[in-house]
Amino acid sequence: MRQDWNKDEIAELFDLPFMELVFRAAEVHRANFDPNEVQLSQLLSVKTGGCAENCGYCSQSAHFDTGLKASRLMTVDTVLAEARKAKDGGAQRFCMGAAWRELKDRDLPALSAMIGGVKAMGLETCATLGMLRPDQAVALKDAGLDYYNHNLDTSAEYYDQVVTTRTYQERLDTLAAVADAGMKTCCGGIMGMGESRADRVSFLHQLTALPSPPDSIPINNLVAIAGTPLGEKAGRDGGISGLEFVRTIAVARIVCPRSMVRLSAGRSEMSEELQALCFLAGANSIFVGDTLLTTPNPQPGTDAHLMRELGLEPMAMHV
Ligand code: SAM
Ligand code: DTB
Ligand code: SF4
Repeated sequence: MRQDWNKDEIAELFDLPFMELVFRAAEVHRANFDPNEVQLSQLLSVKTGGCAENCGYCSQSAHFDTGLKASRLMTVDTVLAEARKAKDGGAQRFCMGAAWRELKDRDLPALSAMIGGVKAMGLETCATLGMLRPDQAVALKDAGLDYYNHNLDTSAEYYDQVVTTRTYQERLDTLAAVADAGMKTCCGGIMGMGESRADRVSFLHQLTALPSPPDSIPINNLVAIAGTPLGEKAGRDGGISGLEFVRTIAVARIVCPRSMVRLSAGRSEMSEELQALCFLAGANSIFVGDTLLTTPNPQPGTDAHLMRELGLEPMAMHV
């Protein structure tokens, strides 16, 4: 597997005629996965809102007035009850998100109990809790955490337009701590924040240039949140086209052939046909359930229809 992609080569992939690009991505997808299988992941916001960071797209930042009500960390029992519902609803994977700048040691016991309990249900576990120190990453791994999600979100060049309260390097440091602890890394980004194609090239290049490519790559389409700088900007500029989003998925699939590529936020605004193109281009996971962290996601019946129409099957567990 290649890890030495340079930016020009990645830009050339983006520039391919659309049919050629999607065909190549589909070939890579088939060589590494069953193209008719999609992993179903469910999210739960275990601690919502009031976040100290100023990520310009986020409903949960305390820096912007988005009308979101902040809440405290959920109890372990509440989280486990939600995980049980997710499993009964058909999810194979459960991801717990907290609106924190970084994990605090005082919250580790509760998080460990949540992770252990979810894992014991036979679900793949993932968490996204902000920055981690190496010893915290080890503690989460020991608790049963399979994946840790920490997104680079965009290119190093565009990053300052997105967030200023933590550096790109700090994100890379957390990713290194996760990998060093022996957990799988989940690292992706958001498209349609006003970045250029060159930024999307640079962002995907950065993923390939990590010490090892992310095991999981969530590709989000910006959900425009009123009151956030990037949400307001996207409202004016219109974000990126569906076809450019598909191109981004296809290039991610080609440059990271064995990674899970997750068609993440933004599906509520996508047609079945656009989502089908994303799957053809190599996406092999979606978030299910009627809410992501704080924003709406397609209803279970809508996704069941999509899966049936496309003949897609839930992916067997593979951790
Ligand atoms: N607070 C933690 C952190 O950011 O490290 C974890 C939770 S955070 C909400 C997880 C990811 O969700 C972000 O990195 C971002 O990529 C994605 N996300 C958040 N708000 C979004 C939005 N409005 N549209 C698309 N993706 C979004
Ligand atoms: C990721 O990249 N996308 C998911 C998951 N990682 C945690 C979250 C999407 C959140 C969308 C906005 C919201 O619902 O608040
Ligand atoms: Fe906080 Fe995460 Fe939202 Fe950034 S993306 S403001 S770190 S919850």
